[in-house]
Amino acid sequence: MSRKAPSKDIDERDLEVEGSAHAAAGVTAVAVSMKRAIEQMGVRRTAQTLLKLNQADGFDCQGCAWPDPSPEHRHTAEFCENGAKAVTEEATLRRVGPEFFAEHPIAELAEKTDYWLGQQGRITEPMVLRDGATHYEPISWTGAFELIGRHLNGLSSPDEAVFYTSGKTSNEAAFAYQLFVRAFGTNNLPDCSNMCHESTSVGLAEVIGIGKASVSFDDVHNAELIIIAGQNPGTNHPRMLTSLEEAKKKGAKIIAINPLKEAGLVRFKNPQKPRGVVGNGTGIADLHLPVRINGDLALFQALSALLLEAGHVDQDFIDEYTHGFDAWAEHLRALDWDLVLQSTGLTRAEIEEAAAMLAASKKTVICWAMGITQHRNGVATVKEISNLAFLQGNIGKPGAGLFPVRGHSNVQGDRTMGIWERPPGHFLDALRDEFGFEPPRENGYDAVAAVQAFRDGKAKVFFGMGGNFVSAMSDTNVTEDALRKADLTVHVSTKPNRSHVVHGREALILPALGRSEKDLTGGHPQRVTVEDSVCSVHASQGPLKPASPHLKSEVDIVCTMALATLGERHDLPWRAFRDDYTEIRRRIARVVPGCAGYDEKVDQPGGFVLPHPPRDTRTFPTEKDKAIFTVSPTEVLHVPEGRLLLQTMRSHDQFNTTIYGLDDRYRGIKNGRRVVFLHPDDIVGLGFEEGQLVDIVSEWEDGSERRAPSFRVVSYDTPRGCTGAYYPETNALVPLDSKAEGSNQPAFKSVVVRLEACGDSRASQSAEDAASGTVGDARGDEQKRHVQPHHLS
Ligand SMILES: Nc1nc2c(c(=O)[nH]1)N[C@H]1C(S)=C(S)[C@@H](COP(=O)(O)OP(=O)(O)OC[C@H]3O[C@@H](n4cnc5c(=O)[nH]c(N)nc54)[C@H](O)[C@@H]3O)O[C@H]1N2
Ligand SMILES: Nc1nc2c(c(=O)[nH]1)N[C@H]1C(S)=C(S)[C@@H](COP(=O)(O)OP(=O)(O)OC[C@H]3O[C@@H](n4cnc5c(=O)[nH]c(N)nc54)[C@H](O)[C@@H]3O)O[C@H]1N2
Ligand code: SF4
Ligand SMILES: [Mo]
Repeated sequence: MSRKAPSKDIDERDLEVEGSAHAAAGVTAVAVSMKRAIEQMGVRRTAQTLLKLNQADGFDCQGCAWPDPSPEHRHTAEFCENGAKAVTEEATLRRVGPEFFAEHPIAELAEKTDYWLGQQGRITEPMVLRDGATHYEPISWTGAFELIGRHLNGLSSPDEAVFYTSGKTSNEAAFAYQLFVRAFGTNNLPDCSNMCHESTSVGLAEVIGIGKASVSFDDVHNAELIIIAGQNPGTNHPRMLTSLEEAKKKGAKIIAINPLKEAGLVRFKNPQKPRGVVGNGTGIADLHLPVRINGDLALFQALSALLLEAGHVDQDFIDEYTHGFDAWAEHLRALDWDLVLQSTGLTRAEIEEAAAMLAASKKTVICWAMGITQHRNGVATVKEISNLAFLQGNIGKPGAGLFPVRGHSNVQGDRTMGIWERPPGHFLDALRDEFGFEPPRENGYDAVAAVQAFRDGKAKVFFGMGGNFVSAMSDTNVTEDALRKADLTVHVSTKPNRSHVVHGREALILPALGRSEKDLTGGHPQRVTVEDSVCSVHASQGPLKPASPHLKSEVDIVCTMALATLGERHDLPWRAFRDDYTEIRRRIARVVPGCAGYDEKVDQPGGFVLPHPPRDTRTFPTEKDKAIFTVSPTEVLHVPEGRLLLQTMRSHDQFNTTIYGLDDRYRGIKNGRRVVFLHPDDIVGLGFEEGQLVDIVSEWEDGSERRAPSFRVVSYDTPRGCTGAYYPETNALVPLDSKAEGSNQPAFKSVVVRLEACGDSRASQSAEDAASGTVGDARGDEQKRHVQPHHLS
């Protein structure tokens, strides 16, 4: 067992590139996850933990928000390779105590990657960074809460504080947290959803009246056709492959829309079945459309245009349940096919083949994730996907529907509980009626606006409930400089990350219990609840002894902070909440729509499903009380000569900014992360060579440039003109102002870039700077900027 953390950081000179794998999962997946688990947890703890993962009497996986089968259909091992990695990351026996922080000054930690920081282990005690200090030092919980209360109460307005949430926070903690923030007096509740499915939430709310998936878990298994657009389930939602395999067994067809031929979409070996382990696996996608990055809007318009032309429409559904059909149909009848072919990079025959599969299906589910939402036109594309579903009546009937697949395990639940910078009036009314105070009515800052507020001196205190805000956000240098201006930064965390070392004048790290751990807050076992991608809510209770006796649950942290800040102001039941989370669930039942009888319902094994009017009764609570067809202009994202469109994505060995390891097995990358994937003809066409070191330089509309230094060129099966690299190394390239229209979500997947060989005059300067941890941007050397550290060869 290796309880010792790696002392060495990433050395990109060790990078190896192999041919990419053809099938996902299978025996290698099992072996990889078990090896890591046993290394970091030992055999007994591994067994104890993994057997409780995703079981009705166990805990919810900390990984993604993929739903679980109903309790009677669960396996003993109801998890995937990446679920096991997520658990290992939390249940590791490695520890980061006060001696770690005494040994390593902030200046040194700021040179480390998120990989190195996270691999050090679980934080065991609250830590403080005093004004002007070089090291974090221990602080008592009481001292920490006093410090927070003092800062918050010293602000000239509650709107000078920002309260971020990542998507692992339980429903109980989220409900108490938003109550505290609103009682304190602000709606500044940005969350990771602002960077993730915000385009979905905004688009769907407009056209169907609710920003969530309209499918149940079983709908996936009963569909005749499943479209998977802009999603890499083999890595990011691995158990989805099991569902797809089951659907295929029943005769479903699958279309993958993705610039890359992702391993999980092409072939999948089910590790739970001998056939999966020994054979060639199931061919998942019947048709793969290698769309150009950002070509989806045009593609979905073209598919609808073809169906419309051939009369494959559900006229009864359109007549009875929709609004705006005629204007939309007219727009599509005049569709400019030259634009479609340019934008998608596909042939008309390929698009016709997909349209024929849609025509042949009476029940279609359309799934999507970040490949759709993280673009300037993300909201428009989500609405165009919805148009296609409406056209064939594929919503509100078994085996059909819209399926945005969520990221973090409880990101959807957090929003349901009120973590939202733009809360609807009825939610605030319910809070007022239940708790007897008037919540603020003005919208708060989302993630982008929060960075702007710190940059412009309008915000002073940053509180992060989980997550790693500075690494996850766009425009790393701008974001880091902005957060450094804060008076106080506080992070409720399980493991060290970059947001701890890019700090305000004073900073706190508050160590929280993880989901795999026993929560004995109030002196008795507590459980929490979560919601998955299909609106199913269920309980979660961890089996393990906490990583340290000093950890507090997120609920405890929120309630104690509320007492330290608000005192008895508003007379809110913080002590009762903390003593028994049932009290919180009783209030959720009275405030949150669809949650009546909450505590009793989550008692049932497997929990309950929240109401969803379009799914349940084809009722659409929109402005028109119907499903709304919307018209969006067909557009081609213009990429100047010699430039490429960059998408930033996840490797197989990371969970967002948490880097589990350095292999992206399915894409053939080992021991490194600074790679940039290019079509072989683009490599030649742009005058580069495979394996060459290049800087990636992004070019933004206002003439500004941003640089991420020294990436290896790797030839890859990606459309011409489209390139890809991993996040968060590339976040410095995404301008803060580059975001989706309507949702303000950073456009992480359409970045216009050029590559510069390291050794070009400017590039060599930047490489030297990079080696010393700083890089000058194109506006001049007076602006030395920090970059995520790495090694150069
Ligand atoms: N193991 C693991 N699991 C995770 C995560 C993780 O980091 N690791 N993160 C979690 C979170 S928070 C989220 S949001 C989800 C993310 O899940 P995904 O959305 O699958 O994540 P990405 O790696 O960003 O992959 C996006 C996919 O979209 C494709 N793509 C890029 N641009 C375009 C485009 O313009 N059009 C189309 N059609 N496709 C495009 C990429 O090739 C890639 O296959 O996963 C969750 N689960
Ligand atoms: N370029 C680019 N940027 C992106 C994306 C992209 O595709 N490309 N994707 C975006 C997306 S979809 C998302 S969701 C965001 C993710 O943004 P975040 O949610 O902010 O980031 P994570 O990396 O998931 O957060 C990891 C940290 O959470 C803490 N943590 C882990 N478990 C717990 C827990 O149980 N409790 C508490 N309190 N803390 C815990 C650990 O300290 C860990 O360091 O990034 C976004 N950024
Ligand atoms: S599919 Fe997602 S939720 Fe399920 S075990 Fe894997 S990582 Fe966890
Ligand atoms: Mo996400």
